[in-house]
Formats: sequence, C-alpha cells, structure tokens
Amino acid sequence: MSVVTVQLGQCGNQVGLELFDTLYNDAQAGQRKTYATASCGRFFHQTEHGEHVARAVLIDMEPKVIKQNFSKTAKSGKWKYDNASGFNQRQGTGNNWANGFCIQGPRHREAVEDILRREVERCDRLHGFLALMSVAGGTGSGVGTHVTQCLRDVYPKSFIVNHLIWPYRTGEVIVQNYNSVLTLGHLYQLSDGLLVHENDTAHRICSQLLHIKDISIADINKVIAHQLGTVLQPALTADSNGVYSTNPLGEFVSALACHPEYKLLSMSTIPQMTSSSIAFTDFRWPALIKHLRQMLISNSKMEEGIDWQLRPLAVSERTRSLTGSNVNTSLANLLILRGKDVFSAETGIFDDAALYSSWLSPKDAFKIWKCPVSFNKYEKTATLVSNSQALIEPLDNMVRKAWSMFAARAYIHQYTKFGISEEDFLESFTFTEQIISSYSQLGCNV
Ligand SMILES: Nc1nc2c(ncn2[C@@H]2O[C@H](COP(=O)(O)OP(=O)(O)OP(=O)(O)O)[C@@H](O)[C@H]2O)c(=O)[nH]1
Ligand SMILES: [Mg+2]
Repeated sequence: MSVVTVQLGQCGNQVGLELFDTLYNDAQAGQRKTYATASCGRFFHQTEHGEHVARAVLIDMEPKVIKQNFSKTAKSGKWKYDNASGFNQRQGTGNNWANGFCIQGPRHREAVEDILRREVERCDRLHGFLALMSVAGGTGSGVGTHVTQCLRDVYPKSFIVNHLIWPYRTGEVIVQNYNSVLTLGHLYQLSDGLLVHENDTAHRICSQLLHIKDISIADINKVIAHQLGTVLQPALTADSNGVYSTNPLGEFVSALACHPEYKLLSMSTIPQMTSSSIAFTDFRWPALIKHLRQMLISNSKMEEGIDWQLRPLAVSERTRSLTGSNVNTSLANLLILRGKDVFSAETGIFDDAALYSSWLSPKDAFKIWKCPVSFNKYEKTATLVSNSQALIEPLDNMVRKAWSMFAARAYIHQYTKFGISEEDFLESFTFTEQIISSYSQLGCNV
C-alpha cells in the first residue's frame, strides 16, 4: 500500500520536501491514529528507532538542492530522507531537455534504477510512483521523462502519476516552451496521469488569497503541497467499505484518466486563506461545493473572480448551439472532501450530465472521496481534480510560443547537438496539438 515518490530536478526536489512536510505534519496533528497510520504507511517507512523516513528518491544533476533537503530534514527532528536515496552530479543540464533525456538520463540509468529498486524493496506492497518535476528546466523535464520511461519498462504494472509544474508565462527560462512541449510529447504515452500545477495560479493564490507581500518560491510550494496533500492523504472511496483506500494512485487514475487521449488533470482546492482568517470563518459544505462547481464550469482557478453567469448547456441544447458551449466541459471529475460533518455533504450538483462530454454518463465520470478528518488546520476542505478542458489555453499558449521559436530556428542547434532531431521536435508538436484538438472537441456533441 505504498507510493514511491521520485523528486526530479530543483523544482521536483523543492516541491517534494514541502509535500512530505505537509503530509507528515497533517498526519501527526491531533489524536487520529488510524489516519496517521494509513498516511505514514503510504509515504514513509519507519526505522527501528521509530524515525519516519520518506519513501522518496531524490534525483538532480546539481548537488545543491538535494544537500539542502538532507540537511533541513535531518535538523527538523520530524521526518527525514535516507541519504542513500539521493543521486546527484555536479552540474545541471543547463535547461536543456535534450541533454537530460538523451545524455544524462541514459548515462546514469543503472545507478538511478538501483536506488529506485532499493526504495521499492522497502515497500510491503508497491502501488505506484509519483514523479515530481517541472517541465521547463532540463533535469526535471528531460531526465524526468527518461526516468519515467525506465519506470514504465521495469515496473510495467505499477501506476505512474507525474506531477508537473508548468512555468510562469513570462518565465525566466528562454527555452521553457521547447522543454515543455518535448516533455508532454513524450510523457503522455508513458504516464497514467499528468497532474498539473501552474506557477502563475499558485502565485495568484499567494497574493490574492493568502495576502503574501513578497512571494517566495517556498510560499508557492506550500500552496502546491497543500493542494497535493488533499489528494494524497487517506480517504474513503465508494467501494472501500468504510476503511481507507489502500490503492490511492490506482483509485486516482481509474477515477480520472480512463482514456489514453485524455490524461491532463488540473486541480482546485478551497478554501485557501490566511491562518488568522480561518479561525473566524464558518464554512458550510453546500457553499464550498457550489463554489467549486462554478469554478469548474467557468474555469476560474480561484474562488476570487468566479463568473456566476456561466451555466453549462444541457446535452440537448448543445446540439442546437452552433458554437458549442463556452463552459469548461469535463471528461471526469474527482471531488475530495475532508473535515467535519463530511458525510452530510450533498454532492448531487456534480452528478449533472451537462458538465460532461456527451458520450459519458455522470455515473462513470464523477467520483467522490470523503474523509471525516480535517486536513492541514482547515476544518473543512474541498478539492476538485478534473480531467477537463481547463488546461487547453495554457497548453495552447506554450505550443504556439514554442512553434514561433521553432519556425525562426531559434536555439535548435542546442538540442540537435545532444541528439534530438528536427523530426523529433515536429513529432512532439503534432502530439501536443493533437492533445489540444482532442480536448477542444469535448464540449461538442458527437
Ligand atoms: N513551483 C516551483 N517552481 C519551481 C521551483 N524551482 C524551479 N521552478 C520552476 O521550474 C522551472 C525551472 O526548472 P528547474 O526545476 O529549476 O530545472 P531543473 O529540473 O533543475 O533542470 P536544470 O537545472 O536545467 O538541469 C521554472 O519554470 C521555475 O519557475 C520550485 O521550487 N517550485
Ligand atoms: Mg537545476
């Protein structure tokens, strides 16, 4: 019943640290033994002295972040990494996907596979891998894609979910859109599900909801780890007969990514607010669920600025509408509710055919997990993970910018010198454009 997390590159390693911290602190808070045991069994193993050690493999071509992670966690006195689970070299890949995928990944394959195997052998039962990485650099994206390929080869029956950080649109890496397109073009066929966080969205949550003035990357990672934690902590599913599900990644994938053409998953969590405000706010399930539904329909990534006018067209209305619906249409939704009175929460408004593609019944497209234990200091938390059209726009933006650079032949030689041909680029463009096209058709009646 365990998950091995693979932290790749600077971003994957920094997000991973924050994620394990969130999972650990949440599990250890208060007296809730069954929950804590289920959570820790998934993500930590215990030494004979009772220390919690993250079930994680840390990979980066640079040494700095991994070393920082080891020293921070060793000092914290809470949980720690096993130093033998880290793999680093002296120098990064210079934001070059081709260097990561074609050179560094294959060169270090054996060493990385050994570390992964050791971590897998520590699990009584392995259910899958969670790979954390950005798509914009060279290690997380390029080496990360290569490592995902190795995992697929060596553990063909295990679930693999990749958590991807998408870069700021006005990002600092000039070739970020090349790296993103190449990553998506390859990962799509290897992974069971690509769960995406956009840095721009997490940044807006920090500024507009958490009112943080000088936003640091650590603040952003806390928001991301909080949202991811709501998905990964123990929960009761419809079939789990009142006990925490023992196969979180499997349940996650089967709820959301049931079709090989549709693997892009986005997520929203509410509420998110300053800790001083939490104490004075009384959340009600009907309001939280209604907000989350409208956020889905109007594709607003935050509670702030929801368009309440938009409503989904019924399937029969869609046939008559020439333009199709301008709401965000879903293929699958997973609603996760945590906290007080959770069993009284009414979720019928998600059970509505108008939210989904016309070839799916809501019965198959909508799943719900519940947990009566409150999460990370919030009395009630609602998260929606959605396989929907929500990511078309940012993906289209990435592909268009990458294409303009490619058409101008900018920086291509930096990739071809590491073994990526122009045809490889073109294949990834075709593939990502196909993803956009498939998602665009979700809202049409066919
Ligand atoms: N949310 C978040 N984004 C990050 C973090 N670190 C880097 N990024 C983003 O990740 C992208 C750069 O990728 P990195 O992870 O730094 O690159 P890398 O995988 O280490 O690859 P190389 O250094 O090129 O070998 C940019 O879009 C950054 O904004 C982080 O800790 N959190
Ligand atoms: Mg790096």
